[in-house]
Amino acid sequence: MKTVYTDRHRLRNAKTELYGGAIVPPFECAERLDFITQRLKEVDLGPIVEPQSFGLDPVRRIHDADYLDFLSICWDEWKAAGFEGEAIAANWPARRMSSRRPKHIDGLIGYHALASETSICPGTWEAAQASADVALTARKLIAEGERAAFALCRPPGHHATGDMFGGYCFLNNAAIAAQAFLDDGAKKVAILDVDFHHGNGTQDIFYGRDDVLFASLHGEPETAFPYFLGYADETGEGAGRGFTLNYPMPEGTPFDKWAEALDDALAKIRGYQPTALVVSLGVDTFEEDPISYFKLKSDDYTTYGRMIGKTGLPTLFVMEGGYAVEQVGINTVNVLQGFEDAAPALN
Ligand code: SP5
Ligand code: ZN
Repeated sequence: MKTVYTDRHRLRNAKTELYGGAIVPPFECAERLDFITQRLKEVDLGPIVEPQSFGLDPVRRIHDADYLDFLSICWDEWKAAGFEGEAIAANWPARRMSSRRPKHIDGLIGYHALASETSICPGTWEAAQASADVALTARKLIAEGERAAFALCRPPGHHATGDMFGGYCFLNNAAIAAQAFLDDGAKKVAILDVDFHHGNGTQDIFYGRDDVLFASLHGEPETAFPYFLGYADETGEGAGRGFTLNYPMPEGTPFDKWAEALDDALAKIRGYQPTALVVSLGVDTFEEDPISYFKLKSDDYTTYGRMIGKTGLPTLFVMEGGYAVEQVGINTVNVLQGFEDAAPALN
């Protein structure tokens, strides 16, 4: 399987994350991808290729113009406002307040933020665009006949909504790629989100639509970020009713329980008969992940890669989270190797 990757992810090199009231070095760091590319080379999974540039048109299919404008000016305005730290939201349009869009960057950033842990630093906008290009390039490989491709995206995307960043995400790479499949003639696309965290952004983007089936396995919202979405009774609205599937699971969930949920999700995805499957691939389900609470072991990633491979669907893997930095490479590549075991490349 080919991997699409660019060093441009390093343009985002944030120094700060707000975590438990302390400012810490971000869990979502460039080193994560160094371990993944190193592992891809060790096992010789396939060629690693550079992305091409698709510009903002495919991004605008998912994200609002004023949100993209905010991302493009955020750092410069933050600096111009005289703030000393990285740009971080501290004010929100909370319940019973106005939802009008402020002008000052300190208000504007809260308008477009869904959480405050994620800082915006110089280069964030450029890295986010490069990450979307990685997903779009890998998608194009599949459109051109590859059975599967790996979009090694950073920053990740699944928490980003049409108009909000957070959870380390700015542009929703998986959603942008799914929409590109549809714009390229596909009638139906399924998105399977196996990151530990609920893919609130992806769910929100497609909640009212029946041309994208969204299925997510994640820590239950009562106890896990993003806290305010991902309950089992969220199943879609209007035309989208029945096309969102949530599998929230409690602290300590071991692989056998998690795999039962995956089996159910995969059966529903097969029944949907999509043209392509997009997998939001986060490996923060790992037992040693520092911010998550599922109990998957490294071999389990191979097992579930095989389960996904058996669907026989053209599959685009899009990198999301995973913060046990040294094992992120092994666990991620185990999924891809398991997939290839069950579904050898066509060419
Ligand atoms: C893409 C992705 O995986 N984003 C995750 C964003 C999580 N941000 C909030 C983390 C808060 C973790 N609190 C857990 C306490 C565990 N002791
Ligand atoms: Zn995650």
